[in-house]
Formats: sequence, structure tokens, C-alpha cells
Amino acid sequence: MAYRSFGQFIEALDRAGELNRITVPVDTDLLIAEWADREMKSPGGGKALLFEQPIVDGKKSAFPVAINTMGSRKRIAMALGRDSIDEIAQEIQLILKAKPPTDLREGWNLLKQGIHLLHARPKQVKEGTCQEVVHKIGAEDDSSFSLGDLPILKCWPKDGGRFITLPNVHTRDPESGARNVGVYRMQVFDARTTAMHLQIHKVGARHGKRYYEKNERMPVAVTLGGDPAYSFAATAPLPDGLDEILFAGFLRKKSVELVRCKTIDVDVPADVDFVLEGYVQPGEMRPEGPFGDHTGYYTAVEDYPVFHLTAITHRKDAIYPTTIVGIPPMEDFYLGDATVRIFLPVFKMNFPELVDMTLPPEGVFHNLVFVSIRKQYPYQAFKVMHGLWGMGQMMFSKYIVVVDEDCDVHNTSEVLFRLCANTDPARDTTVIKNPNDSLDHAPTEQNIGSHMGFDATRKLPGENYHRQWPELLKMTDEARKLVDALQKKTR
Ligand SMILES: Cc1cc2nc3c(=O)[nH]c(=O)nc-3n(C[C@H](O)[C@H](O)[C@H](O)COP(=O)(O)O)c2cc1C
Ligand SMILES: [Mn+2]
Repeated sequence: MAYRSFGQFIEALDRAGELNRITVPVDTDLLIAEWADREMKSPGGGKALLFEQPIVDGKKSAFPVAINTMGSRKRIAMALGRDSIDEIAQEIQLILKAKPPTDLREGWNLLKQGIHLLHARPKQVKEGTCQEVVHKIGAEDDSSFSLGDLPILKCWPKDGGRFITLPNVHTRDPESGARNVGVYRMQVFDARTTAMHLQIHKVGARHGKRYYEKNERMPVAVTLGGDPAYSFAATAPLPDGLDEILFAGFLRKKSVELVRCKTIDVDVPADVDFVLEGYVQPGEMRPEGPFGDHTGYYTAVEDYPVFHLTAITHRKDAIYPTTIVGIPPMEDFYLGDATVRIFLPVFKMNFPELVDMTLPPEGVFHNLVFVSIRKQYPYQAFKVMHGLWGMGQMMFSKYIVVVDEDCDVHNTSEVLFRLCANTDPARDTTVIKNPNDSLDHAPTEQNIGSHMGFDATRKLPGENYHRQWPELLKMTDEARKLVDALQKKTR
């Protein structure tokens, strides 16, 4: 179930007919991005693309570029070794609801889950394929190998440079020792320095702050590739302190093998494709951007920490994984969508009335949330909104629309119908203050803003509605069955 390498995942995609190999040379300057954008916007997310001859500054790179590898329902499930993402949600539900089994089958299922949880613990190993080739950089410089040798994309015309878009950034809390892995993009400044886009709400930024306060460098290891479960775990909005490596081990049902980096005291998965080792210096900031962002707009230039490379190590047959973000729908929609589906049981544990939830692609994660509830008492829709606004990265949700359980939140048209039909704006909305996603350009000030909730559920007595709530139209089952039969005959 777990992939021993990123290459093995690419082969699995190929066998499943989910990969297009592009054998002609294609420039990493905008052309791979334009090709990938068309693919991501084709029905269902198109295919994964493997550019076998990426061109960097007029020269062919030694490493192929893989993009859109998780950009569909099927491929994200394949990335996590399942037929469907819902299997993982069921596995999580089983753990959350764990109580003494009532029959043999339940007992067996629970036992299996227990064994899979054991896999969450990583294993330390002495050697890893990610260190088959080692290039130390700086004083011990052994070669002219540098970031310029990686097929790093320039994604959009006005981008400030080339950006590493799927880096798994490994850091440690200097006090508790807790590990964190997050995907924070990196703009290449030169052969051995990049920006590190640690937005202020993210755990990597908090770790940095702890080091800088003590005037210490933060050691940082950036990995690319390996089992795609690693990258997925790094994008997942886990609570601060919950180790992404444990989560990856649980997802892939196999312990992650960790190897110590060559020039810093950080452990990384031994089977990744590339490791960029280095550090962030306290107080050092440089302008980052512009960058064609997942908002669909360019994010303006802002100061961000600088990452200094001390080594690059890689497998001999390394593949460079990347993505591009932009006007939705893009590959990252499927990452966010899978996250919501996987963690739905956790949300349901916090909100027993919650039936279903989705972040539609048009809202680009934080801008729009549709949630359906089984309403029992007045103002319950507002309670759910406020609860969501208080939960981790859900704090960024700009608009939350709450509907009744019989509305399919995955059908945007149905939700909009309920929103329009069931609300009196003055009565059924609330506007609150909350932290805002750093990338949102709309608020007057960065990182803070207002959020709006819509109660589009049917109004109960006690909700300031003094009329008879009407009944939604519905045909009888009998009439439906009869017409089904008639239509079958006439077809
Ligand atoms: C393709 C992609 C690019 C991302 N780029 C950034 C980024 O540049 N900076 C950032 O702070 N978060 C970025 N994120 C979001 C974080 O990876 C995400 O919020 C993650 O949950 C953070 O983990 P943390 O809670 O451990 O900090 C990106 C996500 C994806 C899918
Ligand atoms: Mn984290």
C-alpha cells in the first residue's frame, strides 16, 4: 500500500492510465505551467503529467518534472493507497468511536486499526536512498551542483522568479522538540539561497520565532518527493504539536523510515527524492514575490525569512515533484477536498449535528464553506459557524453557509437555492472579526478581517420567524417509480 519511492507512485499512475508522459523538451519558464494549467482545468482534473525533458535556462535538466499527480479524486486516493478517500474517513471514525467490540467482526476491525496505528511511529535508519548522491555546499563545496540544477518552475509571467511549490519543510520546536512538516513555498534567490514563505499563522513560523528569540539559527530540512502521503500530510491543517510524520505513517499504514541529514540535526524520510538542508538566520528577511497565488491573483512583494542551503542530497533516479496554483480549479483543490473528507469524523465529533461539509473550489479553501446540519434548537446554525471559526485553520473561513441535512452541500446550485430562498439577510446573517488568511488581498489590513455566516436552514420556533414555514416540494415515491418504469419502456 505504501510507496517505496515517488517513482513507484508515478509508475502506478502510469499503469492506471492516469499519467501522460511528455517526451518533447518543454521549458520550465512558464511552458510547463501553461501545459499543467490546461490539464488541471480539464474535466475531473485531467491526468498527471511527467515532463521527461524539462529545460532550465536553455539546458536539459537531469531530473524529470511531475505535476498534477494528486489533481483528481482518483489520483489523491491512489496517492494515499486507497480506492476512495472515504475509506480513510471510516478508519479515523473507527478510532474515534473505539469502544469495547460487540462482535468478532468489530473486534477484528479494531485490532487491524490498532496495528495500523503502530505504523504511525517512525523508525530511525542509518542510510537512505535520499542520500545516494550528496552535494555539500559552502565551505566544503564539492561540486558546482546547486539549485540551478533542479527543474524549478517559473509559474506565472509576473512572478518574482522560480518557486519550489511542493517543498515539505521540516522543523523542530526548540523547546519541546516537537517536529512539524508544512508545505511553504520557496522562491529561488540564487544558487544557494531561497525565501521561506512561513505565513504568520503557521507552525513553521512559530518554530522560527522561538529560535530567533534566543538569537539562534533554525535548522531546516526541505524534502521533495517520496511517498506522496508525506506531501499530503504536510499540507493537512493538523493541530500544532501533531506530528505530520506520524500522520503520514498512519495514512500509508507503514512506518516512515527516518534518516539524519548530513549537515544539520534534522531527520527526514529516508526514501524522498531530494533533501535541501540548511538554516534560517534570525532577523534576516528579504522581499519575496510577486507570486501568482492560489487566490487567482498575484500576491504582492512582502518580506519573508531567508533559507541558506548547506547541502543538497538526492536519489540517483530522483523525480522533481511540483504543482502550480492559480485561478480555480487547480490541483490543490483535491488536496483540500480530501482533507475535509478525511477529517469529517473529527468535525462530527465536535459538532454532533454536523451532517456534511465542503469547501467548494470557487472559494479556494478559506473563502467559502458549505455545511449541512440536523437542526434541533434555535440558533444552532450560528453555534456551528462560531465553532468552525474557532477551529485551527477553519478560522480563515470568510463565508460559511449552513443548510439543513436534506441539502447536498456538494451541489453548489442546490446550496445557492437554499441560501436565496431561506434567508432574510438582516435576521439570518452574522458578521464577526477573526484572523484572516495572509494571502487574502480583500481585507483593508493583512491577516485580520470580517467573516460572514448565513443561516440558510428552515427557521424553528424561537428564531424570530412568526409565520408558518412552508413545505419544500417533493413528488411521491409512487409517482416517481411509475414514471421511471414508463420512461424505461419508451427508451
Ligand atoms: C500547493 C500549496 C502551497 C502552499 N504554500 C504555502 C506557503 O507558501 N506558505 C504557507 O504558509 N502555507 C502554504 N500552504 C498551506 C500550508 O501547507 C498548510 O496551511 C499547512 O496545513 C500548514 O501546516 P502547519 O499547520 O504545520 O503550519 C500551501 C499549501 C499548498 C497545498
Ligand atoms: Mn503542523
